[in-house]
Amino acid sequence: MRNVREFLQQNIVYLDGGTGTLLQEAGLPLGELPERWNITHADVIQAIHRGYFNAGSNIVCTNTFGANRLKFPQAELAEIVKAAVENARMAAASSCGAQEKFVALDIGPSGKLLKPYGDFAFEDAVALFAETVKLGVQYGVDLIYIETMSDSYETKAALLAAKENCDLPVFVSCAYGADGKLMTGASPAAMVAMLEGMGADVIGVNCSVGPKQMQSVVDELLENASVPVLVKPNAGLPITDGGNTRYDIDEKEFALLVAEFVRKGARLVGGCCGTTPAYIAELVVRTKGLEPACITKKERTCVSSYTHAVYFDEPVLIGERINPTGKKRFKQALKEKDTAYVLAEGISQQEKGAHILDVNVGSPEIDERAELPRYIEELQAVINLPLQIDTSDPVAMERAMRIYNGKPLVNSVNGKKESMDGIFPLVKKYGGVVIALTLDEKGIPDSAEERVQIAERIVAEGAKYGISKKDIIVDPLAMTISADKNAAKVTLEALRMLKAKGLHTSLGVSNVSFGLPSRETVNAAFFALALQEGLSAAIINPNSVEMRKTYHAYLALQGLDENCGGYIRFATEIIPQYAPVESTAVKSVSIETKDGTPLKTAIVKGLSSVAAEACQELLKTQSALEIINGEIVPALDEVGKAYEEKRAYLPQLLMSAEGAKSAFEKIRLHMIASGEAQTKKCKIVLATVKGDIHDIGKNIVGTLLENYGFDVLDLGRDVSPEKIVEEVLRTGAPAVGLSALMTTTVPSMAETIKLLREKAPNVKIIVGGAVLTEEYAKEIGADGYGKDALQAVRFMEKLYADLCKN
Ligand code: THG
Repeated sequence: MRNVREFLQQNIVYLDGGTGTLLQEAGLPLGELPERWNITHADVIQAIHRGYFNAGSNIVCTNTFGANRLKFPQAELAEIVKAAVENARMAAASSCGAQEKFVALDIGPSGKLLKPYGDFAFEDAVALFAETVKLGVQYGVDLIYIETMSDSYETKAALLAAKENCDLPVFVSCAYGADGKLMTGASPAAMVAMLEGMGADVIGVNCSVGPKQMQSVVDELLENASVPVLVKPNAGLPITDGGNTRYDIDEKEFALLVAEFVRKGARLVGGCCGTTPAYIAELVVRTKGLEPACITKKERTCVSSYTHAVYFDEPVLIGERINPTGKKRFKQALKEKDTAYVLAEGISQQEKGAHILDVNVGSPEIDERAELPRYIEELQAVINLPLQIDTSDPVAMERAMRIYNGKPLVNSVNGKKESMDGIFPLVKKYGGVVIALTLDEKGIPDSAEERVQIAERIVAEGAKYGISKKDIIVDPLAMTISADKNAAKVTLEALRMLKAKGLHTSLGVSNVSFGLPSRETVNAAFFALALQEGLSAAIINPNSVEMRKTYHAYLALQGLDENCGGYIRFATEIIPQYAPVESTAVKSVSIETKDGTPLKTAIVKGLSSVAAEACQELLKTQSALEIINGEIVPALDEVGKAYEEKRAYLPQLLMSAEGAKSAFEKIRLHMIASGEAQTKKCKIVLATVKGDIHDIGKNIVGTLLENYGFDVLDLGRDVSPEKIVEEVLRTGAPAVGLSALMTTTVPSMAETIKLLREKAPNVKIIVGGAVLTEEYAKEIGADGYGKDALQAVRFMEKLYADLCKN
């Protein structure tokens, strides 16, 4: 048998379908973990795998979606993975169908939300996935298939675990929602940037929706990926008939739609929920004879955050302000671990239009190896811009790159052997775009030619590590003209030469004016000259109006600004308020905005400690109720509205909830101290239904409801209908919220509602979960459907208002 990588190069590869669906049909009882069936019902599992192989699948995934240490003790986990691999191998050996057959170790999400939104630490997630990977490798799988991931951070943890524990090919497939984004906000392009950087062999999309709803995600993956793209849609959207869930697209329609993806360039195809072997067989028929599309290297340079990719096609602004050099107040903040100060510096640069933020916390008295990763974590929790990790310490660099949620910019490598030996392996392992400073053991050359030579040496050395030229941005070093009158000229000349060689460039533009008065005057002129020479990335102070004027005018002058729209917006909004003296240094980094008080702003921006302080301050002059109704709830509403309108994503919602929580905590303490009783709105009983152990959604709903003042009784996950009824009767709660993530557990939700209707006919029931639809919610008799956590809040607010009326 050929190896998977080779096979991938030349063929359209067929994957399997919805193994979970078949397990249900085979009678997997509610609440039983499907992975146990590898041992207890090996014949059933083998028959399912065999069905797919017979249908023409080249790759079948082991029945190990939830096989991890959160769900199984170590010894049982090992047994399960062993049996699962054996089952797939036996099926391969005893089936006809495709000639080339491979077994993939299936790895699904942990079911937990990672910090800072949830409570699962990134490194714990890496360790969790690593255990399963090692077992898969031990029992001889051909490749690792990470699938149905809905959080970029958890996806990174899983891929890192795979890469660190084997040399097998790793396929990574995510579940994008109907909005084309991951639950935590990532676009397909952002995922491609990160995953390709880390060396994923295949990148794809599976589950959540059917092929019709997947179009834009597939297009975006194909447009950006330089590796083969995988597509595994559901058999359409779920519908119910008589308590059973099925999907709304038949074999033929499915196969025709997926064949269209193959024509566009998808190279690995199969199905997810609802796709039986008949779907795969039909797919094979409908795609036979199609030429596998060429996989082209996309040479676009980009970095990413947890939400989006930033491309270097047009000049990119990198904010320089998170850097202690020359800033006493910043150094003091670092020393005092005044995180809020550093975050505020980040937020203000984002608001001023920075595309990327440089993060440098190196200062004597600072333990950079601990503090750099900590600040990266803090910043990426509240700011969605890609970060440029700036340190000369490779240990601090590695720690920061490891926990970074995306593809970072790395500042920097240089022509010294020690630097290249230290940095290139990190760029290779974690992915990233690296800035290459044109200096070496002999220092910074005086001439442009010599700087370009160093750049070429660095690019050649990078190539030895497999780092492509597009992932190296050359910085020919801006030096102050106050020390050398030709300094700027040489740098500009080097820019021109580098550009001619097809290299991207960056500069610390502000360096050029060190030691001069009115530095911004010089900086802005130099910036314009550098842009003219093709500068790709400018490290500047985004708070400087002069610099932004130059940037917007340049884009307009170069025909890069349609109808001068960007320039006009900037000029009319910013320049009238322009006060040149004040603009040089931001006097204060207060995050107060035009229309928001400090508390409201802190909650909106998800700054927890700032929110607590601001609330404490307000409590001196306002009542708790005034603060809640005038500040906290409006702030949550604002973020909630942004979320509904897709201007904000789940992480922002959750960080705001954290901010509100810390404010509530202050209010609670204040009320206890002053003897005021705390009145809650009405009670709601929450539970993830029997058979389902995914509680992310329910936890989010719980947190949000609590923040809105509801009295939440959370019964946890895998809760029986009887237990839910018992708690409703005991507490007299007027409302119940039920959650189910998997199609397999939706019937259990219907059962719970039936029992509630019998025993507690007056209770109002709201349901939610990934596979539910509004229609379905109605069918099973719920009073409300929460498309997301905020809708659950709206439902409860209305219920509470009704209760108050009566
Ligand atoms: N190339 C690359 N990275 C870099 C540089 C570069 N990083 C650091 C620097 N150069 C770019 N960043 C800055 C940050 C601050 C200033 C200049 C460049 C600066 N600071 C004022 C000072 O030192 O006086 C502080 C003024 C204040 O208090 O606000 O000028 O070239 N790859």
